[in-house]
Amino acid sequence: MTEAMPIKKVLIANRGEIAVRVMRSCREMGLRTVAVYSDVDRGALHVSYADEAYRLGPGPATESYLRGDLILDFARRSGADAIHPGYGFLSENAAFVEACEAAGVIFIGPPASSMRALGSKTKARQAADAAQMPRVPGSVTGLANIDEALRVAREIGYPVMLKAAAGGGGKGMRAVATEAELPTAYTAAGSEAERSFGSGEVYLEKLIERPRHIEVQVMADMHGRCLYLGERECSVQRRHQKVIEEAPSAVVGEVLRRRMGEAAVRLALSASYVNAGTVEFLVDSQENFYFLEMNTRLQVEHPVTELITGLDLVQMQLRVAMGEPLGLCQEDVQLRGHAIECRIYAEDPENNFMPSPGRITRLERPSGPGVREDSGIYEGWTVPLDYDPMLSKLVCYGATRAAAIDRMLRALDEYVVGGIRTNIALFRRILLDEDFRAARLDTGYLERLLLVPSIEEEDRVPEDVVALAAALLASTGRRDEVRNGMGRTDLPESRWAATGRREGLRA
Ligand code: MV4
Repeated sequence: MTEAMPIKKVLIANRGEIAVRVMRSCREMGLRTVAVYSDVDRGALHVSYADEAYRLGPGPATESYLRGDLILDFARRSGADAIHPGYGFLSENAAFVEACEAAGVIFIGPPASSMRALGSKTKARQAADAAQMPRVPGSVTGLANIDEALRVAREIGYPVMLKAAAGGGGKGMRAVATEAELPTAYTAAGSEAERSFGSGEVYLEKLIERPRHIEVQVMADMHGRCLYLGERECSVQRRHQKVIEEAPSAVVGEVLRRRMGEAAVRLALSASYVNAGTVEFLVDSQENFYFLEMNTRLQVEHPVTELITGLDLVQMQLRVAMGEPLGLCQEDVQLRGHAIECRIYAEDPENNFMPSPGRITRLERPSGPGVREDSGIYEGWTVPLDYDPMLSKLVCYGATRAAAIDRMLRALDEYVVGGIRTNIALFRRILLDEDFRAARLDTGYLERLLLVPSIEEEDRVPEDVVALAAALLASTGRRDEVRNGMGRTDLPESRWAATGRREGLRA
């Protein structure tokens, strides 16, 4: 490398799989890496992967990964010239971006001003109008009182949706079917918003029925160029938590892709956006798309975009943050093949998705052609209960959607995580589901699938029956034959045998 690089050392203000993911690109680019960690993460993978590491404090995020002051202090002391925030934690905190700017440390993300312009949903809707971006009909400012709410709702027509301007993840959100329900819902949404976000500002949108959730990845440099990098289909989610993402979306053709992509780019440019961002849309059954919000960070599901574009988004983020112009133009962005991501969680789908942290006693990772596993775990690691229990992201690539699905089923069969419960079996169920395979998806898809008892649930023997059988067999000296193996992934059973059974299901 001959040219001077303004970034030589990067502090990664995050943990787990995303911290490791960011460090991998840093290492390929010859950049030094600095990790930070909480007490429960002392033995975490991101700590051993980094060139150096600093302790932040106790486990709770408010005492560790959210301590922007400590993190900036470690950046100065270690000589890091830049901070990568990953996702979550400080990644969308405009005040932290300003603190970085004041301290002369490069924040690898958008400027604070863009973050603020897009952070409030009402402000983002005004930005969408300025960028001539289609958005859901409704108000673009907070509602002053119930009379205004009633007037706007009558204008756009029921059903409507009340949303918190500061909201996210469905909090402060209320679907309202008729005028009679609006007053109660208005009060409830306002106080929930006030409690959750410290701002009671709510606004109204027309309710879009059975929408798909599709988002467009953008990347903007400091020289006024912004590219769209295709879309991701994110409709398979539960309680506003994404479960499976894929790229491209099976319902987005070339024309719709260009219209959504160009609209996303107009929005980013109008907000003077720089670095990686994601524009979220609802898409209805008639292929109308509506702007929802913009996420001003690198997202969990970025790998599916990387696999179909052949680009390294983290490397692009780092280059953009150094002031380099994007080295390609829109025509150079070619989508090829299909990618699917499964978010592997330490949780029990058979027990209301209860988090299942604990020690990983056995780990066999999937690999082979077209398989990528972005992971923050290793055999012997204890998954802490202080954070989101995502263990890894399993991402598979194939020439077609069907090939990517088959490859994912194969990779899931290879995946063995012992000692804790995981949601691996749930993915098998989704990937074998007829509607999923036909890409008949909307944001209600998974919740509908979960209403139907799984084969495992139907076969489950009640606990008291198991106890009775155990007692009986114990008295005859045949204890080994009792097994209530439901949802256990740590049983010494051959996965090849399991594959054979699944073949039967698939045929
Ligand atoms: C909507 C909607 C239908 N109509 N807005 C949920 C979280 C938030 N970020 C936006 N959300 C929705 N907004 C209108 N006008 C349906 C949802 C929605 C949803 C959106 C994306 C992904 C999953 C979802 C699950 C349920 C509801």
